[in-house]
Amino acid sequence: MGGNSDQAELERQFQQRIDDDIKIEPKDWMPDAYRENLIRQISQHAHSEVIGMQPEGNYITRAPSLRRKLILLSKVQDEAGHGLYLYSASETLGISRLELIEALQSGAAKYASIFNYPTQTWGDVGAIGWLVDGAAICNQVSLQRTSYGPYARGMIRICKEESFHQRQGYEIMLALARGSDEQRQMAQDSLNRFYWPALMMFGPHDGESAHSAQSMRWKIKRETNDALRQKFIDQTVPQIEFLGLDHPDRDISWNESRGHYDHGEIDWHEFYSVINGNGHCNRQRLQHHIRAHQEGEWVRDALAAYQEKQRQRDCQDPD
Ligand code: BYC
Repeated sequence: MGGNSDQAELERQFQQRIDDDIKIEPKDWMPDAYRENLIRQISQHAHSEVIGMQPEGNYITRAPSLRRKLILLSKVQDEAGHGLYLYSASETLGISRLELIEALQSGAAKYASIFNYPTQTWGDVGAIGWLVDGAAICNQVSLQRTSYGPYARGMIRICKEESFHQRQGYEIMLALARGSDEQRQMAQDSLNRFYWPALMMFGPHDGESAHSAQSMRWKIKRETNDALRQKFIDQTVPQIEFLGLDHPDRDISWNESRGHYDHGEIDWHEFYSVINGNGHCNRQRLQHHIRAHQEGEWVRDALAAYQEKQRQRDCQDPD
């Protein structure tokens, strides 16, 4: 009885801290479900950054100039860094890197649906930077205010780098849109193929979202999936106009009374099919990750052997 009321009091105090906008830090008491939900979201976010290197990495050897190659290389390296910050933030919650990687490779943990679409042309690299990083920023700006301290602080740095990524993508699209007829067509095709999958990055409608209500109460999420998606739709319309391209959504229209654009419906069948493992590249992405991880085994072994040697030396010589 006493145990139950102690637990209820801890939960009340915890919610009070959240309501007062005080960050939760790794050593603070937290409900198990808060910890699990955070591990799920942060680690899936980390997996997305790491798997997200593959579609663009595919174009490093095929970038159209040395300048483009250098920029793309450094963008892809940034994504690896984002993955590392986020894995570290997950580890502060008491889970190991190995467990996280196993969950990704077994399919138990998800990563962003968008990275299961192939990059077919250089225009796709532009569309990913512009739309995919653009959608990611929309979400991540709000996550800078998330209730868990290490996640919020990681997001601040990530957002700075993502806004640079978004601009490099838009600049590629601008160059193509102002180029030859073929280049213009390439930009339009990439926009057509990546627009709808970018909208899917925000997740299911609020009414269908399993985690949103609780995550909003705990301020893990600060805005709902639909609210963020609408923000992204609104900001993208003038960007498409400036490029002089056709909007892929035939139903897009300004709604004066709502102060937002009305839009067409996402193909949810496609979304669920992709997140359940049946997109174009799901198998390829995971196989590639597993192969790269296996190839890196000697580095992990060498590190463990070195640490063991250091430990033995410290035991022999405590001073
Ligand atoms: N793809 O209850 P819901 C980047 C899953 S990468 C796959 O609404 P939640 C970048 C969801 O996980 C940016 N799965 O979930 C990198 C859940 O399944 P589980 C990645 C999705 O968590 C390289 C189920 O559907 N950003 O920046 O409340 C190059 C029900 O959904 C997706 C983040 O990860 C999806 N699109 O809301 C370029 C941001 N949507 O876990 C760029 C952090 C939903 O129960 N994450 N699902 O098996 C979030 O903000 C939230 O987790 C989401 C989903 C908005 C994504």
